Amino acid sequence: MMTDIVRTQAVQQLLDRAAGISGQAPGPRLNAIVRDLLEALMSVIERHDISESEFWGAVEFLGRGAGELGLIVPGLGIEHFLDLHMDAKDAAAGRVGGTPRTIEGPLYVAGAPLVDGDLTRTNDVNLTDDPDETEELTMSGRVSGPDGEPVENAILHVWHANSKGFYSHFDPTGAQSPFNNRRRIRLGADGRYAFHSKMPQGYSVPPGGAADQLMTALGRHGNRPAHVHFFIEAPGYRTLTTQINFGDDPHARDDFAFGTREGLLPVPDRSGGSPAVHFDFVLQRSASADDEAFSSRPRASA
Ligand code: MBD
Ligand code: FE
Repeated sequence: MMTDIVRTQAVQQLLDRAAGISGQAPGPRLNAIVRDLLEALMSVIERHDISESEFWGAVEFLGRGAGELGLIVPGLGIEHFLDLHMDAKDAAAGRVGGTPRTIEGPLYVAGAPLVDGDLTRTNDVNLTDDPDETEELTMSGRVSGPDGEPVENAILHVWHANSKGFYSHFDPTGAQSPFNNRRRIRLGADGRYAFHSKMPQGYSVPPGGAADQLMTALGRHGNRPAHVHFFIEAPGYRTLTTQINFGDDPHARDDFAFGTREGLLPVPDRSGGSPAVHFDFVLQRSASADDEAFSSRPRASA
């Protein structure tokens, strides 16, 4: 049964009033966004003839799953879409080149130990505090700018899962120390970095949780390939949010969170026995103070 009531004057007036459009709206941007969201939702209800039972089932699901929205958003490709949107705006403005951005995900924790990683003074940094019976991962490279110049005084934020696919501060087994596999590494004038840690395993959404239920209902899975997350910030450069996913992982091209991108899928070199990744980062120059800041996404801290 197809009706078309969203376009009627009665529903259009309802939308204006519900979004606070007709009054003296203090924030016209918010009013306009809420109106468009409501209209899109109403159109979906009409197009798919969604029943009262189905609708309230969805409301109940979202309420129950609120604690996993940080997983549901990337799982539905919305976090990746935010990257595509920023990429498109950058391309239109001629801001191209450098290491691709990719999603942050929900598992960063602010306040990780800030360690000296200037390789003219010190050795490679260790990320792993807890015992973990698996291979050592080493990773190294340099951070440079658009003309190949070394980026001076960068801070490389790095975080990854352990060999069970669990992140410290979010480990359901409670087994990890705070900031295990998390560091902020202060680099020197040459932009070189090097760290070692324990090889992570890919993340999977918590079994039986809202994200898992949604993926199952869609005929999908909730697995990510093994990966390592980064923020890189440096004076004069645009803060980069990115990650590398291991190119030889079975999920390298089947990531439930759509965080894998070409150029960010290195295959570890195992010729020395344990996996080693060489990866160079290229930052864009900042055009404003905003570029050097982090987004104001709410983040855990410890
Ligand atoms: C992760 O570890 C992650 O990186 C993303 C994007 C989503 C869920 C878990
Ligand atoms: Fe992750």
